[in-house]
Amino acid sequence: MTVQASNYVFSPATVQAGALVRLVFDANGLPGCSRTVTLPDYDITKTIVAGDETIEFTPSDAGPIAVACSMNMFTGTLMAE
Ligand SMILES: [Cu+2]
Repeated sequence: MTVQASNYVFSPATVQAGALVRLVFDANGLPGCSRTVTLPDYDITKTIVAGDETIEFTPSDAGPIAVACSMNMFTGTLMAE
């Protein structure tokens, strides 16, 4: 996961519904409030810090998964299929 302009960019951007997903961040590459990452559909909010830079969750359904900072300034989408 990297931040480009005000977007979270995932590579790969497609994940498998029903399988554990681990998002790996780089705390040094997260400007300002983009460090606090939310997945509203999954009730996840996590502030990424050095040494604790992953978020794990299991997508329940196929479809887009919204990712945003806590103030919705940085946004991104993962696609589950
Ligand atoms: Cu923000």
